Amino acid sequence: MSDTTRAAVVREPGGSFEVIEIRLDPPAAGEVEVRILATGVCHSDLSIQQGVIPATFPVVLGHEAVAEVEIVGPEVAGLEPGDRVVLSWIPQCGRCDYCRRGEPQLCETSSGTMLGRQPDGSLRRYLPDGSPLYAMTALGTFAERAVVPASAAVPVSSELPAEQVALLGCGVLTGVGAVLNTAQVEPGSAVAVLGVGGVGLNVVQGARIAGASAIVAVDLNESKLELARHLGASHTVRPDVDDPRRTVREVTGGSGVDYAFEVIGRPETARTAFELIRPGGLAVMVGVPDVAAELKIPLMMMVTQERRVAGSLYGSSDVRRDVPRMLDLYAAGELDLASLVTGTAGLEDLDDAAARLAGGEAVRTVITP
Ligand code: PAD
Ligand code: ZN
Ligand code: ZN
Repeated sequence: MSDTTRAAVVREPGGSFEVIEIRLDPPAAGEVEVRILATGVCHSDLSIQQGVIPATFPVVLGHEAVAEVEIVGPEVAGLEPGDRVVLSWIPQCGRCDYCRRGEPQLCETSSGTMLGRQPDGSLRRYLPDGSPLYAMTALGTFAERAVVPASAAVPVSSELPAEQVALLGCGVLTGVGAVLNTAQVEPGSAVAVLGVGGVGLNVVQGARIAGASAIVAVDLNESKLELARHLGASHTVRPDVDDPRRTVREVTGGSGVDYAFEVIGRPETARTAFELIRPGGLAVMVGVPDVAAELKIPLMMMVTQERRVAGSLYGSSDVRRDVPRMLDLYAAGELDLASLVTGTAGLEDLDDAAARLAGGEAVRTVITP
């Protein structure tokens, strides 16, 4: 028997957020029902809403959240009603080949959940008329309540400020993880970060935590660059005013950075990341481009200079290892979450919040449903 809950529904690509009562089925085996406490608006939400990242509609977006467990479904161990959990947008089943070989960010269950279904391929949400409703990454956190895979619920202390801890769910794990897990930046490295929004700023603080000696932040938006300096960038460049290649040459004595991170999702800036690294350096692609985008790079430079390119999904995170690790860094004062929260709002304000993200005014607007 299904219950109802308030949720923000986007009916088609380009559609606005419509807050309605939806039908929500109870948790099946291996699932829990949670009450969403706080959920950030990430650029990936915007990209799905705008039809840049493919998804199934109508959909409840939202994938960066902290929640409280209300109902524990069958065959779930280790979670109780009342537990506070950070939600992972990749369920990390623990049983597939990827999970077993230590690459849980590539968990096989995500092929279905990325398209809005539960890991078993079924749905828990319906429009009032009973027609299917999909949930971004099986989370759909722009709602008062959600039914999610238990493997996506990572317990955290309930004493931490929900608006800040919500950001662990995507921006922090993705950004800091790209540095610590994907690239494994060594102390003393020179790093460039292209795009310092909610995710890129976490790449900047990840690079500081890793002990990078130079961190060059590149963004069109002056206020983002200011925040990047606050979080650890040693140099900042506006590419519409100055050429980041020139700054990087100056900073590195002509050779290029050891690591460049693209955190925008555009082929042009992905190419710039490749151009900014030194021979033997690594360009890490974090931004999610439109599905048809291709990267064109000089193959000769790749071979003869051993320049490397890697993709980074969810900061190559193992959420059960990395959420506690991020909380330790937060407790030690090394990870700044407060500076990333540039506003709070309700479900009804999602259109505004999306516009503030698209317009560059917001880093993270956190929704408290
Ligand atoms: P955001 O909108 O907060 O930040 C993007 C930043 O890029 C903004 O500060 C812009 O000013 C800046 N920018 C835009 N165009 C340019 C340009 N041409 N040159 C320089 N700067 C520019 O987004 P976000 O930080 O939430 O997300 C960034 C990307 O990361 C986006 O593509 C998102 O979908 C992706 C993402 N990837 C993963 C992953 O697992 N790989 C996870 C989460 C988000
Ligand atoms: Zn995200
Ligand atoms: Zn798995």
